[in-house]
Amino acid sequence: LRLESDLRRALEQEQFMLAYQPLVNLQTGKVVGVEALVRWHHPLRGLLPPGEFIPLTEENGLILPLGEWVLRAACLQNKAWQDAGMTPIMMSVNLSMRQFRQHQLVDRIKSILEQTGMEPRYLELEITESMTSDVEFATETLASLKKLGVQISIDDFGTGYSSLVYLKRLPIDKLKIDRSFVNELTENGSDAAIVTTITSMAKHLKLKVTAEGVENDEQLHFLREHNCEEAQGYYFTKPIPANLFENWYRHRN
Ligand code: G
Ligand code: G
Ligand code: MN
Ligand code: NA
Repeated sequence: LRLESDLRRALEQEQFMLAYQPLVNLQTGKVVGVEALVRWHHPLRGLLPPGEFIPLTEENGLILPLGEWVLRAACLQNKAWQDAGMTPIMMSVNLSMRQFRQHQLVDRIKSILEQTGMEPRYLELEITESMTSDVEFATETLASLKKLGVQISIDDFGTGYSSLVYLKRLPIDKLKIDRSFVNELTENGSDAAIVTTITSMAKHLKLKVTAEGVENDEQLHFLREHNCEEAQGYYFTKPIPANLFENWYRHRN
C-alpha cells in the first residue's frame, strides 16, 4: 500500500525514466531501433525495475497514466534524436493488457503522436499473445492502430497459451522470440528447433522476427544462419539511459 501511494506521487513528480535497448539487424549489423523500458527512480528505494511496480499499476489502474507517460516520453525521445540528425530508428513501446483494453487507446496514441511530432511509422507497439485471446476485439483494435501508421509486434512470442489463429487474422508486423528460447539455443536441440520453426514460419507469413535475450557470439551466428532478421540482448548492451545510448550508438555506427 505504501508503494501504491508512492506511485501516485511518482507520476506527479515524474520519477520515472526510460532505458533503451537496441535492436540490431543481423545482416547489416546496423541498429534499427530501440525498445523503451521503464524504470522508477524511487526516492528511498533507488532504481526499481518494472517487475517491481508494473504488476501493481496493472491492478490499480495507474498503468493507464504511466503508460501514457511512457508513450509520450518515448515519442519525444525519438523525435529529439531525429531532430538532432540521427538516422531514423524504430521506437518500441510495451503495451499492457489494461492499456490495450482501454476504450480511448487509439485516440490517445493519435494525440500523443500529434503532440510530440513523432512520425507514426517509427513507433512499434509491443503486445503479448494473451492480449489476442479475444480475436474479434484484437483484430478491430489493431486495425485501428495500423490506420494510424504504427507497427505492431508480438512480444515474448511462444510463451503464451494462445492459438496460432491470430497470426493469420491479425494485422501484425513482427514476432519477438522470447528470450527463454534463445538462452540455450546452441546447447538445447528443442530450443534450436523452436527458434528455427518460428523464423521460418515468420518468413512464410511475411512477418519480421527479432530474437530477444542474445548474449553471445554462438547465439548470434546461429540466428544469422537461420534467417533471423534482428536481435536484441546483453550481447549488444543492456537497456541504458538515452545519453548513454547516444554514446554507444556513436561509437558503434
Ligand atoms: O527491463 P526489464 O527486463 O526489467 O523489464 C521487465 C518487463 O517489464 C518486460 O517484460 C517488459 O515488457 C516490461 N516493461 C518494461 N517497460 C514497460 C512499460 O513501459 N510498459 C509495460 N506495460 N511493460 C513494461
Ligand atoms: O518482455 P520484454 O521483452 O519487454 O523484456 C525485456 C527485458 O529483458 C528487459 O527488461 C531486459 O532487461 C531483459 N533483457 C534484455 N536483454 C537480455 C539478455 O540478453 N539477457 C537477459 N537475461 N535479459 C535480457
Ligand atoms: Mn518487450
Ligand atoms: Na520479451
